[in-house]
Amino acid sequence: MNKQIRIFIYFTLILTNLGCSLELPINRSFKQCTKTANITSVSTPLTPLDLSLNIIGNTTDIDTVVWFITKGGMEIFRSNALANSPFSLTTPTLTEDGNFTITARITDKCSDRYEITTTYSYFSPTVLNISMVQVEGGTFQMGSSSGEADEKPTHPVTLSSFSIGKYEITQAQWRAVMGTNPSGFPNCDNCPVEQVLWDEIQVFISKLNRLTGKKYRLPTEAEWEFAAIGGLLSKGYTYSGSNLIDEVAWHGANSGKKTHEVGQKNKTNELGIYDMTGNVWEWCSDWYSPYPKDPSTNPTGPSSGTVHVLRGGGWDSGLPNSRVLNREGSVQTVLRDSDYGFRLVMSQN
Ligand SMILES: [Ca+2]
Ligand SMILES: [Ca+2]
Repeated sequence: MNKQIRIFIYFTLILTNLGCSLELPINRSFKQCTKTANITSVSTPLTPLDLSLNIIGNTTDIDTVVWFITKGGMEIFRSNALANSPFSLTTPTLTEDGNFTITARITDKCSDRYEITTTYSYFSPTVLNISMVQVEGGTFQMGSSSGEADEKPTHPVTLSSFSIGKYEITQAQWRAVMGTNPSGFPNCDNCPVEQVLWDEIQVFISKLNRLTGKKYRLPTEAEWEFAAIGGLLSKGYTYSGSNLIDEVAWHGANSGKKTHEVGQKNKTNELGIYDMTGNVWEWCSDWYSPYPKDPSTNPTGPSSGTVHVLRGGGWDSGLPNSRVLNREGSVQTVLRDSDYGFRLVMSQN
């Protein structure tokens, strides 16, 4: 036993005998601060105003927060230091399109400083002014008598008038609605969005319709085929708008194995529509199934199935798959393919 301990015990015994107690300072507590990990959005950001709904998830130990918004590394907004929970980002005025980084610079009650960030895309509603082409309704022979088995038999279909997108839906349009870009060939605002699943397109459409007050939807397979062959103006071309595929389409032999900006071919089809052959395959609303032989009006396909219809061929397709009457079906829950995209239609009523 060393000298200090002996002295400590000696004085403790004296103090105890005098009715005093002595405690070592072992019960002092230290403040523990837990770092907050993420920024949460209460709703999906759709407009600049929704930035005000960005909050820090766990606000337990926060003392102050300063919010920053940057674009391309340049600071465009900074809040005052906020000292009250929930430390929401106050509404900044954003008037330009683009991809933004939102940063919360946090000081916690232990005086530690750290930052958490999230990203945000905003595109003004003008990007959602989707160019549409009117397709006058009528009766046509759907399918082919000489193509693959699933293109037979030809059968009469009567369609009401509708409008259809002049272009495939672009990455900028998808991002303006969804805040994300799933494309395999990204960083090209005017290229078609791809790697989109059929179910995700339904979410896109419902949000788009809420934003625009319109009633967009995917085309039925019959509407897609009627528009692609040129509607009542059809000249019966092998590809949408020409028998010479290079005039109208990005396909496996001329695409450079990638998507291209929509509407870049000099020639449209008979109705003025771009890229119905090639660039990206286009999802239709129907379940894929054999054609009926009986005449029908505004057919929507069977009520259930396992795969949805894709039409038109894409940037990687050979000539047989690029034919305007060719059909494919794909398991949308499995495949996330960089040559699957879509365009929209609207009923005319
Ligand atoms: Ca296409
Ligand atoms: Ca086929």
